[in-house]
Amino acid sequence: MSTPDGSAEQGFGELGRILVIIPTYNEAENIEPIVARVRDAVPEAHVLIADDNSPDGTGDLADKLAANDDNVQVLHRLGKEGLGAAYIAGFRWGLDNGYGVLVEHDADGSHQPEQLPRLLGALRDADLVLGSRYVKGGEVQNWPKSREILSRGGNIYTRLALGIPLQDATGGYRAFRRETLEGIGLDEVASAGYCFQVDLALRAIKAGFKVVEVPITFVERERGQSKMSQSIVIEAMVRVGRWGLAYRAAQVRGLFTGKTAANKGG
Ligand SMILES: Nc1nc2c(ncn2[C@@H]2O[C@H](COP(=O)(O)OP(=O)(O)OP(=O)(O)O)[C@@H](O)[C@H]2O)c(=O)[nH]1
Ligand SMILES: [Mg+2]
Repeated sequence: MSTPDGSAEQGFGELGRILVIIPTYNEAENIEPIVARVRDAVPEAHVLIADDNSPDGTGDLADKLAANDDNVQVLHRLGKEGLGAAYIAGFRWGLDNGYGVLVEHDADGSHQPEQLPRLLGALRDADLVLGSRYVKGGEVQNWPKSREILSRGGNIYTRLALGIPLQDATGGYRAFRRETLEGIGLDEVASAGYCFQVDLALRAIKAGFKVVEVPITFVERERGQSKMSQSIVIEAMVRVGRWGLAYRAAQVRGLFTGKTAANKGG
């Protein structure tokens, strides 16, 4: 019998092989515990660490983990290119290697591996599952008020600008079916920071995939340094604003042609 989060039902075999992609930049203090927790939480899942040549030696630690566990692999990249680029490289690697599910998972302890069964359980009946801080049951721990206002405000702005029904479009704990990634045009995804997440969710919705949100507990990182920057926030606001204008323009055109923006097929 399955529990509401799907965790008691051992095995997600029907979804295909699972790859948890963990992008890292200077996460030496975090990488070992997070990989151990992922492997414990869902033993059948494989892990791909996508490291951007971290100066603190995260890549070497990752190699050691991979040497001791056949289900852990490392993708060494040449230098820091941003979270989005690391994920795209990880997705490509996973698709090329035949995985059926590709998961986004931060290294810094903000995402709880113990909640991964909940995401995977929901993926049985969806094409993309978003771990959500802002649906019922979701929460954020240890954030300063200013950070929460930025995140909540960013999500309200995104919802209004794009007209999409998501409570948490900027979060980064997600599970994709491979068909979803194959169907959204990964080659055209250019965004680096938060709007990378918005970009993927918007593409999935526009392409007609079923996107659902499940509650997660997001915990502020305890160790290591944040890579969030002002330029990432500004990039997100400008891009989402631009997508929103395009979306609204399509709606207005639809008034004259009888097609709605969402009804792209005509
Ligand atoms: N490979 C790679 N990983 C990155 C890069 N930037 C961030 N990451 C990783 O992406 C994950 C999320 O980055 P964070 O620095 O936690 O960014 P955030 O979650 O938006 O911000 P905070 O939680 O406030 O620190 C972490 O595992 C980082 O190590 C990058 O340029 N390349
Ligand atoms: Mg973080």
